Amino acid sequence: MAKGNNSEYRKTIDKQYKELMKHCQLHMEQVEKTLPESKEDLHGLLKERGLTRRDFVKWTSVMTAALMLPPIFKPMVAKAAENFSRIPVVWLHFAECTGCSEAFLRSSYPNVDDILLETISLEYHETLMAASGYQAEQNLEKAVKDFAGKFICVIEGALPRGLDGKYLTLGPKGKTGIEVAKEVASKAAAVICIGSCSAFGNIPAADPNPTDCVGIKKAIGVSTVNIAGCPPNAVNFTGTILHYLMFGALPALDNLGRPVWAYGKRIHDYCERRPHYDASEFVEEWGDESALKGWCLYKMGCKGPYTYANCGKVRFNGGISWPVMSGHGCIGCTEPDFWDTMAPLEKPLPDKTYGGGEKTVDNIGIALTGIAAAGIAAHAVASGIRHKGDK
Ligand code: FSX
Ligand code: SF4
Ligand code: F3S
Repeated sequence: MAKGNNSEYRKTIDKQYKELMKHCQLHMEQVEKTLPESKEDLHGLLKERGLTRRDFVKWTSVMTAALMLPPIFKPMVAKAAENFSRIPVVWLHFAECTGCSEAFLRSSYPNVDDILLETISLEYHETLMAASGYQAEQNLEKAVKDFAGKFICVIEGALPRGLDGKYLTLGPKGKTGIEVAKEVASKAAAVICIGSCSAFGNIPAADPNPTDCVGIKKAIGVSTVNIAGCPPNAVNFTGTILHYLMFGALPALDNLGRPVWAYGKRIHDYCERRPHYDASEFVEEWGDESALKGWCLYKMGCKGPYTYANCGKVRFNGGISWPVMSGHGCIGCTEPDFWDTMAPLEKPLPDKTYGGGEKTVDNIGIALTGIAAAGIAAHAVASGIRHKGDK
């Protein structure tokens, strides 16, 4: 349908959204009947933390828009949030700094996303659970058996392949991380990688990578939803789970496994300093006059033009700020191997142009991921829940 014929185009889109809505309603009715009982009362918890009904309604509007859905979906987003604690989750840790869990759990001013994460039904999480040793191993085996095919496997951290995987062993039986990941992922409804380490290898895989660390997809050959970032934004995780609850399917992914709704545009496209970039107004030195004026940080090493993520749109810490706003610039933490490929972090990449070189920078951005889809295409409901591996 040519976009030129506006009213026809609008009608087609409206029809598609209505069909999507119908699918969503039917799916949610089914979900209500099949998922385990809710362990938490979301509204009670929100009240306890000082959040009002109005805050919740405001949050549903923001989340609906962030998920690239029209406002008619707001009640569905609210319902999915109320069911959030009913999805069983097994959360595995491999080679990483636990910064992802910490970032999600240590919020000083919790917003709805943080509270949703608190309600999540964690059947196994090494940092949070009280059990250890044999008991922990038994808990994991029990959760995988009891919720086979229904639980979401969340993975934090990369997997070392060196020494047959023995750089990372877990539990009293001394299983390698690779063995545990394969066992758990094979029984999960979906595998979500939290953070750039499990998504792409990241810091544990940085040059010279002595343990031969890689991301989960590469290590065990399953398809993963990659919530990239070091650490990632909680919104991108909660939004992906809400999408799964609403449609029974994972959202559409880019060619790096990242949800298009969250990683479909560049940092540079959402950036409030962008007019300064276009006017060739750059910070030349930390703390100089132009830094005080909030000019563009490209010359100080900002990798926003090469980095796909919604940080400038959803921000961190309840929407308070994000790296570029705080005056540092983006280091490209949602891109594969950013530690190596975005270096030097404090300088522009040597082979890229800036200030009037926008066309070049844009072309590089497009070439990096080849993303084309947006809007309704961000909801891959037809693709089914499971995304089979590399086969
Ligand atoms: Fe990696 Fe997350 Fe960076 Fe750290 O677990 S994405 S190093 S914030 O902790 O894995
Ligand atoms: Fe913003 Fe960085 Fe792009 Fe400048 S280079 S406009 S600071 S994202
Ligand atoms: Fe990471 Fe850049 Fe966002 S460093 S947190 S992708 S602004």
